[in-house]
Amino acid sequence: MKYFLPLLTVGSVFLSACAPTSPSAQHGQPSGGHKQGNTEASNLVVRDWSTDTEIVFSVEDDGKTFTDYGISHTKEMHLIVVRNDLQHFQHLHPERDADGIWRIPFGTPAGGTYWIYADFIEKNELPHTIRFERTLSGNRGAEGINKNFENVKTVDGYRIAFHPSVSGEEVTFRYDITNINGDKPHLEEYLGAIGHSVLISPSGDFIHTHASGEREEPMFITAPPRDPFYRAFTQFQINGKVLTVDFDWQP
Ligand SMILES: [Cu+2]
Repeated sequence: MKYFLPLLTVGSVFLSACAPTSPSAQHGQPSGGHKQGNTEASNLVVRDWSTDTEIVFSVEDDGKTFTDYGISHTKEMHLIVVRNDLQHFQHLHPERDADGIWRIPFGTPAGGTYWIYADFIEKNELPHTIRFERTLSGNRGAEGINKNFENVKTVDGYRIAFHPSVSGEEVTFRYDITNINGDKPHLEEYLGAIGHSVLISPSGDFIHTHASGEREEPMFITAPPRDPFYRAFTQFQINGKVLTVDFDWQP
C-alpha cells in the first residue's frame, strides 16, 4: 500500500517541509511514501521499512525502485537526521544493496520523533530532499527547541564563532575557528567541501549549503530563507576528525 501525499509548492528555491506524515505502520512494514521536493515534476517518494535499530528505505519512482543516482559530495545518499525539536543531529551515509534498498544502523540517545532527510541528486544532477520520519520509544530526555543565541561555542577544544549577516538577497555565515593557542586550524576536505552546513527550522524547512572561501575562513552563502528561526548544524574536518557545531539564528 502506498500513500501519495500532495506535493507542496515551494516558496523558496530551497525546500519546504512536507505535511506531517500519517502515523507509521507497524515496524517492518512500509509506512507509506511521501514526497517533498524542489521540483514539482518529481515523482520520487520514499518507502520506509525502518526498524528501531536500522534506517531502511528505498526511493520509488512511479512504483519502481529508483537507482539512477548521481554522486553529490562523494556520496549517492546523505541522510540528515534530527529530532523534531532540532536536537540530536546526525549526518549518515547508508549503503545501497543490490535491490536499491538503503540501510544503515541507527541509534539515538533519546526517544521521540525524528525527521530523516534523504538528500541526493539524480544522474542528471536534479537535486532532491525527501523527508520521512520515525518515532522511537525510549526516554526522550530534555525536550524543546530551547533557543540559544550564543555565537561562540567550544567544541572538541576549538573555539568557533558564528557570524551571520543578511544583505539584500544574500545571507552569509562566516565561521571563525581557533584552537587553544588562538591559531586557525587547517580545515580538511570533508565529503568534497571544507564545510557543510544544514539549516533546519522548527517547521522542518531544510537548507543544505557548502563552504566557500579560504580554508581558514569558511563562509556559507544562501538565499534568505522563509522561516523566522533556524538551527544551523555545521560540520568541519580537522586532523581527520569531524567536528559538529550548531548555532541558532533568526534571519
Ligand atoms: Cu553537505
